[in-house]
Amino acid sequence: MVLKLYGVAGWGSTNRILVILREKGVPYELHEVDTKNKEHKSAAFREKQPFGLTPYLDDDGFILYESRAISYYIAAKYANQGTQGLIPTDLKANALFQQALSNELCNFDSFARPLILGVLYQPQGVEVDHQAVDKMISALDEQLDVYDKILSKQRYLAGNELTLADLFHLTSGAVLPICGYHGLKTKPNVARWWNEISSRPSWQATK
Ligand SMILES: N[C@@H](CCC(=O)N[C@@H](CS)C(=O)NCC(=O)O)C(=O)O
Repeated sequence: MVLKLYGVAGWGSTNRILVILREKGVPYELHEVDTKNKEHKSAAFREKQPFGLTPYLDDDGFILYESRAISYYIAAKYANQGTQGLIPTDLKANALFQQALSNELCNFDSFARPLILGVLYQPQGVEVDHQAVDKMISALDEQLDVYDKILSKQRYLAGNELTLADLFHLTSGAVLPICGYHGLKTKPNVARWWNEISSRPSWQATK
């Protein structure tokens, strides 16, 4: 049974999974959720994704939501095909991978996301709060200074091998320039890392 992904092509959380499907060369069907008509807020949708957000995965009746968990499931299920090593198995390498996953979620995305929401997803008629945006940019920039130090010592976030943790940055990272943040291109080690991961064919085909 081919994997069925219920999401919206072009939206960050769906794109995060599409990158991993492409890295692993896994066939899938993308079922576009009719968000314009609030399908994702319906009771039937919430049976699958109780928070009423896209996406979710249906693997022959096995339902999973949260894009990072779905990506992990796909990379683990298809460990032997496509890009290798996205989930390190050695005890210490895996611990460093878990650390990098937490970095992405707690030290990157929880700073990037409010900025993206504040600039790109303002409700109609609500002005962008430029002072708040400047503060968010400067808070994110401090986080990426730390990334620059980490990446001065190793090629990727979990060590010298590419993992899911690196690829999880792509969706939010790609829209930061539109929000007025350019640190992914200006900090030398971050830029080297960002240029490498964002030029991967999986992302070029997804973005
Ligand atoms: N943490 C969730 C976030 C899901 C999420 O925020 N989805 C957004 C699209 S990227 C959505 O469905 N937004 C519609 C809404 O808020 O009504 C995940 O990674 O899957």
